[in-house]
Amino acid sequence: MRMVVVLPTYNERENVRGLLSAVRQTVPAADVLVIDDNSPDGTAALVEATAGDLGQIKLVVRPRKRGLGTAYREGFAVALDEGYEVIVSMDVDWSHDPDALPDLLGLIEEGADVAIGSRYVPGGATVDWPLHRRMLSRWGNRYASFVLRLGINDCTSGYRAYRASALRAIEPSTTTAEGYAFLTELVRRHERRGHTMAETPIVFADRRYGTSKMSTRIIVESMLLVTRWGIQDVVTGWRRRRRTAPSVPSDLHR
Ligand SMILES: Nc1nc2c(ncn2[C@@H]2O[C@H](COP(=O)(O)OP(=O)(O)O)[C@@H](O)[C@H]2O)c(=O)[nH]1
Ligand SMILES: [Mg+2]
Repeated sequence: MRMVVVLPTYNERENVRGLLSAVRQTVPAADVLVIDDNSPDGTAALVEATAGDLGQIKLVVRPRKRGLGTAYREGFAVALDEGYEVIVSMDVDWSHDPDALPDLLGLIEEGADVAIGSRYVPGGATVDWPLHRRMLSRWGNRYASFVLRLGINDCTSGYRAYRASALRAIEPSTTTAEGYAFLTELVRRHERRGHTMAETPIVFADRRYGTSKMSTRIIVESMLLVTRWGIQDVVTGWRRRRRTAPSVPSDLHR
């Protein structure tokens, strides 16, 4: 299967070279697509140099920082356009262990439309993150899967593999979230389409070098969007039930 690993980068100078090599070593057949937001630390130049050494690496540089969700949106559009059959997403800061790539790809080979590296299934874990970050992620996920009735334990994990046909069907380019809510938005769309999603445990480590780009604005965006989608689901379900409710037999009116 023709596959591509999509990697969003913003100031990942210390991480990017090593991660690109590790990905190449683990899945030599996979091409790589890096979406960099003109990182001030010169990440893009390093990617270009590494591409010269390793080959099969393509770089898209956008003019300014626009958020993880929009970077994936752009990367997926390019990947779908280029006709890849499997599209992988992962972070560049070593939080996502490249050694787990074969597990994700194995699930796709076994028939899953989407394979999710999950911190919240048996065997999965988050190590090193401070307590407040772990709680935010854990409860944020509980909230999202409860409100949106998603049968997925880790809706905000960015470590995934998608069958391209399934990803194309949910039209990622029409999603709206700027930050990691984008990931929940995709799970919700796949679920509605009845796509097969499978989770495999991952141990999520804190980034090796550099600083997190997570911001309060992005957390608030995620909570507001999940709440809004939840309300939309309730209203839609209510309208549908009203439309399809059996009409009252006329003799009951008398
Ligand atoms: N292109 C791009 N990549 C981003 C942006 N924000 C985060 N990333 C990348 O997305 C991945 C996860 O971001 P990170 O800051 O580690 O988020 P955290 O793991 O939730 O703290 C890393 O590879 C980042 O370089 C952004 O605005 N644009
Ligand atoms: Mg990170």
